[in-house]
Amino acid sequence: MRIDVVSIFPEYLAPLELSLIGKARQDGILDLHVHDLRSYTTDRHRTVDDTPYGGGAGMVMKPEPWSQALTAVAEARPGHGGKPVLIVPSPAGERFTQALAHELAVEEHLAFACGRYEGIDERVIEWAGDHFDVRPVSLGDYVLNGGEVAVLAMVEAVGRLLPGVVGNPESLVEESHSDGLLEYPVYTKPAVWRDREVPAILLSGNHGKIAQWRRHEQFRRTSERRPDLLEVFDAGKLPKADRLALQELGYDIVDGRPVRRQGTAEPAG
Ligand code: JB8
Repeated sequence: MRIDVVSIFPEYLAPLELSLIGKARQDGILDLHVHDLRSYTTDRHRTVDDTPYGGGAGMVMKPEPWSQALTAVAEARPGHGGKPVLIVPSPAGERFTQALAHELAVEEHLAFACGRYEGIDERVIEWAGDHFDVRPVSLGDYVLNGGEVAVLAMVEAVGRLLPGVVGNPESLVEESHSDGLLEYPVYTKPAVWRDREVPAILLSGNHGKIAQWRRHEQFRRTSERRPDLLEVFDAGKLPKADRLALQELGYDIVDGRPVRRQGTAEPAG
């Protein structure tokens, strides 16, 4: 996969040299290019921003440096596939999810446009559609100072899904969000640490019981921390043990969805 990132702070992307993603680059799985937007300016002061039409606070990124940079990126596309995907981090974008990470992981070419200030002139986003499949994307409902930190998160989430990046592919299937539930708690040695014991079931050697306990913990945690996930969880054809776990946590299954039983509040953590 080729990834191009355009930013006025290319040094912000330095962490992509490290760890799994850095290794993927060394191994030739990921061909990552970071571009300085200012190198596509033509004026003496390398200007990338200007005042907003209509007034208001802050500055807006000028269109021409972006069109020059993105044209160069589009022309660098590998192979003869379709349009590359252009991700534009924005608080006004669709949410970045594990499902979107999986969608992006099968693309041949991704590009990321990191805005700063109040964002990029909207005409760039429209025009870029001639060359890219454009996706404004938000990490979550909070505001960053620019797109760079969001790109670090998205490149890591996508990069680790590429074949050969994560050593054991099993660690990809059994993790948080892959089945719509939060992950169960994990423990390692020592068995007693500062008077706190590892749950006895995990030392029992009974792998059926352990699997059942872990599943129950997934439901308990999801109910407590992310009830929004349980509301959309497909409980239509769950095994008996899973239905029982949900029952114990105060849920009935109605039309294939867990629904909190009348008069049951969220149990305290
Ligand atoms: C200027 O919070 B964010 C985000 C914030 C931004 C820009 C891009 C993304 C550009 N502020 O996802």
